[in-house]
Parts: sequence; C-alpha cells; structure tokens
Amino acid sequence: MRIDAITIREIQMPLVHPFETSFGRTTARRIILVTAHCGSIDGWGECTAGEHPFFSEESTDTAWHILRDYLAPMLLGKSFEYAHESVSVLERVRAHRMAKAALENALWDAEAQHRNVPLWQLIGGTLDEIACGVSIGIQPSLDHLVGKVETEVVAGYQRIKVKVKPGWDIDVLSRLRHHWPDILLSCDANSAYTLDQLDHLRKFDQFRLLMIEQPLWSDDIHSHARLQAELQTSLCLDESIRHHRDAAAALDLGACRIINIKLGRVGGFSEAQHVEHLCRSEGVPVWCGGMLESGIGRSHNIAMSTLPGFTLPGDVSASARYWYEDIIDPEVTVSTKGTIAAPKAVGRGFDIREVLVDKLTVRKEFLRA
Ligand code: OSB
Ligand code: MG
Repeated sequence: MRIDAITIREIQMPLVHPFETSFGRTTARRIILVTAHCGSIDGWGECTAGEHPFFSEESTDTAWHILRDYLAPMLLGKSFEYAHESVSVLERVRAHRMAKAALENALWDAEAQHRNVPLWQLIGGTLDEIACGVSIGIQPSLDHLVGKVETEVVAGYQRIKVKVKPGWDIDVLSRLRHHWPDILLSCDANSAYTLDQLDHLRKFDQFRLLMIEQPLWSDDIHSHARLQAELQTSLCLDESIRHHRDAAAALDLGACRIINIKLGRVGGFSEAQHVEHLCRSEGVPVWCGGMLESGIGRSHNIAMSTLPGFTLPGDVSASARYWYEDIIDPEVTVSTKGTIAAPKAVGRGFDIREVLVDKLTVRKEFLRA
C-alpha cells in the first residue's frame, strides 16, 4: 500500500439536538475527514477533536494544522504492508492523538479494503453484534430528561448514561432511579468535580450506578485512585486514559474498575487494541466511547466494539440520533434489542456518500507525494 496522496477536509454538520456536557454545549460539528489515496483504494478516517479545546487539548483547528503541516507530509509517498507501521512514523509528533488517529484509521480502512476483509475482522474483532447504550446531555429541565430517557429505553438501548455536573446530579439520578429502578444507568461528569467534594460524591453510591465516568481532573489518575477507595460505585476513566501506559497505571493504582476506550483519544486502532488487550488480560471490562461522530467515525467505533474485551454497552448509537442525513450509506441503525450487527461488507462496511460530503465541505486540501 503506497500512500500516493492525502485529502484533508473539514465538513460542517448541524446536530439534530444540541449536546450539553459539564464543559459546554455543541449545536453543530466541525469535523475533519482524512482520505488516504493508496493506488485505486481510498481509506477514510475521522478526527474526533471538538470545536474547542474543552474535552482535551485538541480542537478542529489544531488537528487541521498538525495533519496538514506534519502528519500527512510524514506519510506521503511511503509504502506500508500494514496500517500499524504508520505508528512509528507519526510518533515523532508528541500527543495530538486525535489528529494521528484520523490518519492511522484511514490507513486501516484502506488496508481492510486491500485485503478484502471487513475492518472489524482485520483488527481482531470476534463479536458479530455489539451492545449499544446512549449518552444523554444536560437538559433544560428534569421533565425534558425523563422524556429523553423514556424514548431511548423504549427504543431498546441497553444502557442509559446521563451527563452530570454540580447542580445537575443528585436530583437527576434520584428521579431516573425512581422511574426506572432496574435499568443499567451510569453518569459522566467530564471532570466537573474535585476531591474536596468527596462527601457530595458519596451520595452517588445510593443510585446503584453501573459506573461514574471521569468525575475528577482529566489529567489526574492518582486522585481517582483516592476517590475509588472511598466509593462503592465503580469509577470509569475516559479523559485520563491517553494510551496503554495510562491504563496500566490506572489499574495498578486502583483508580477505576472500567475503562472507556475512544479511538481518537488514544490515537488510533493500534493503541486501542493495546488498551483493550491490557484490560482484557487484567479482567477489566471496556466499552466504546463516542465523540458525536459522523458515520465514518461511527463505523470505526462499531469495528472497535467487536474486540472481545468490549463487554459493556458503548456510546455507539443510531445515526439519526445526531444527524438529519449521515454521510454513510446505509446509516447506522440499532435493533430493538439495542444492538448493531457487525457489517458483512469489506472495509468499514458502509459506503461514503461523496456527493453529500462535498456539499458539506467548507475547506479541503489535496496533498500529493
Ligand atoms: O465524555 O463521553 C464523553 C461527547 C463529546 C465529548 C465527550 C463525550 C461525549 C459523549 C457523547 O458522551 C457520546 C456520543 O457520541 O454519543
Ligand atoms: Mg466521557
């Protein structure tokens, strides 16, 4: 596989509903897509960086700069037998994992097509059906939230996760548990609390949550270990896990009992495989996180979720929950059992709607070897 050229483009897509977390509100996405042109094959990747550097240090604009000025030039004209070989080349750039993942994942997408196998099988997937949950943002009122949860429970989603922050937490969880005593329920704070709020955080134990995701500082595994020792509820780390070394440290320290793996946050399929393998060997369940992806990122999330360690429902849900029109064909749909079937077709298993992608494109660069 020779990388003859790379296209990077930004598309803009309005969300069907605004998505609010403890760090901010998103109404429209600015998504970078990467196309690796390898002979007659085009591999596609999606950058999961947000519009602003609020979830992590990266943003759409930093990723554009790093992809155009560093990562793409490093790969142009190179030939690889395996997508994985790109990792050691891209490694010279420190961090910027979401930018790297967009490019590395495009090469995995190309490699799967080149080998004529589904992407999920190429990466080592074994599950032919994945379990799906939903992530529900902060709402204008409790009544709004109850309505949203009702819709998703009826649709069949296997786990409900709600975003929390100080002032939108205890009442929320208490109301939901009252309505639905038995559903798999979890919450995600996106680092909205500090250890000084330990007495407050102890109150979360009464709700029998599957997990509390990333309650404390994004860069602080040690404080999560101190908190986990004080709580009955399992902690799950998202932002804090950037690679398998973070995962190893977190498990050694007892900072969490569950890990959320996001392809962009860890820098691509190769590192995601590493984190999954480590967690599975330690008996720690993982699940696939989401970053409000378009269909391309969504298809890659489906592939990753077929790895054997993904034993908990992920934040991988139907295209229509986010988009008026997704950029893949078919769109992602979820069964009434709350599952998505691993696609049978080769590569990512979903076609790109290139005419629609062109219509949504606001900037594009074609880089040639
Ligand atoms: O922390 O999981 C998160 C969305 C944007 C940024 C961070 C997160 C999220 C979600 C949405 O929870 C998950 C999804 O794509 O459905
Ligand atoms: Mg999270």
